[in-house]
Amino acid sequence: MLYVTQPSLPPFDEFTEYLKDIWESKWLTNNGKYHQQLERELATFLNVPYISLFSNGTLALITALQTLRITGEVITTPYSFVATSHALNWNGIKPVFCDIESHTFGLNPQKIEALITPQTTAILPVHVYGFPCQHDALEEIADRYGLKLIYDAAHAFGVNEGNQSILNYGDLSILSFHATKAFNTFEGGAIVCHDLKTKQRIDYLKNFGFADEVTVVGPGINAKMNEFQAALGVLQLKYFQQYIKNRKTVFEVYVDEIESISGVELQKPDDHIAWNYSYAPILIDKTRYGKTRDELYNHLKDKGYYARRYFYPLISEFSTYAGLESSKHLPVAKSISEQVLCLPLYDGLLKEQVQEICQLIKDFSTC
Ligand code: T4K
Repeated sequence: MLYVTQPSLPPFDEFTEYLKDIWESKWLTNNGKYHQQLERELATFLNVPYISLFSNGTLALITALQTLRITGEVITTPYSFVATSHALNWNGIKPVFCDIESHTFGLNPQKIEALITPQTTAILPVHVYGFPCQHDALEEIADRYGLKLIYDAAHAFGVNEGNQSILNYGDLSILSFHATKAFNTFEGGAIVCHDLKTKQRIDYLKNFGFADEVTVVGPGINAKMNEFQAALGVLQLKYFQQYIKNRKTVFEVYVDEIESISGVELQKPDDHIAWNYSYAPILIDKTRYGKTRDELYNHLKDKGYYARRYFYPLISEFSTYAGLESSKHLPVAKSISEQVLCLPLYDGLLKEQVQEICQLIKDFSTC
């Protein structure tokens, strides 16, 4: 089986040097030297003012909401991985689902205002596939209504718009460094923020709330990244540009091959975005293609290619959220979630394999 992704990993021998060092130092976690080094190097590499590392992206998001003391209702997207809404749920916050745009797959700013109530405290958009949301419009609404803006940027490591990292938009952004992401530390995550005081609060909260040995500033959690994850991150960073270059090469084969298939459209961000090539989503128009998305998904799986329907079902369709009033009418998100299929894309995928996947897609249309 060939999967939708495969983790990028550096040469094993290079990682063993780090392992040996950690072993000998006997410093395994709690703000160790690799943790500190990775925070410094990531802030520089990503061009962001402050970054705090986490054991995974979900805990980063849960803690981001705690950091800004978000309560009540938060307007968010149904078109994401379920962790986005679960992080609200774990904080006792009600998600209010807003429909998305068909171009960016992000929240549709024009549909947000109708959902704002006196209980609304924040907006939680997602840069799906690393495609930037309509951040200017979102910020304008957040400012006008006095709402916080927290981006789930789990997919957006290294994505820039002009000279600007998209992680600098909003009050906070969270990242995921899960094995399936463009940059991985096995599991991992981070919060990006704008000032030192906020970073300090985040760092207290991810370490049980401890400000020092005898002071607990709030009900913190244990969400720290350990030294093994951080050391891998330091090493991964040296190879990241090469990983992205390789992913781009693979993606361009898809661009060439899919162009000629009627009813199949490969999705990518606008040309001015320096993207991380983290996903290869296609949309299937069943009338023109002649088969449904699910028929194609099953066909590829039968042939040994395990593409994934990110994101189907919508979060709003899972039983935890289906009863919410805002889950009822999300036509654009619904339509896209029924058309989308993310094709295999990773550093190391061969041109011939991509061509074979595309040939299967072409042939299936007419059979
Ligand atoms: N917000 C958003 C928008 C997210 O997409 C995510 C995570 C989060 C928040 C939360 O961040 P984390 O707490 O995870 O840091 C995967 C990932 O587990 C998940 O991290 C990710 N989003 C989501 C979009 O995809 P699954 O259930 O599809 O993963 P899984 O295990 O089926 O992996 C997909 C394929 O990757 C496998 O078929 C094979 C390959 N694979 C996977 C792993 C774990 C490997 O080759 N090696 C591996 O180690 O959720």
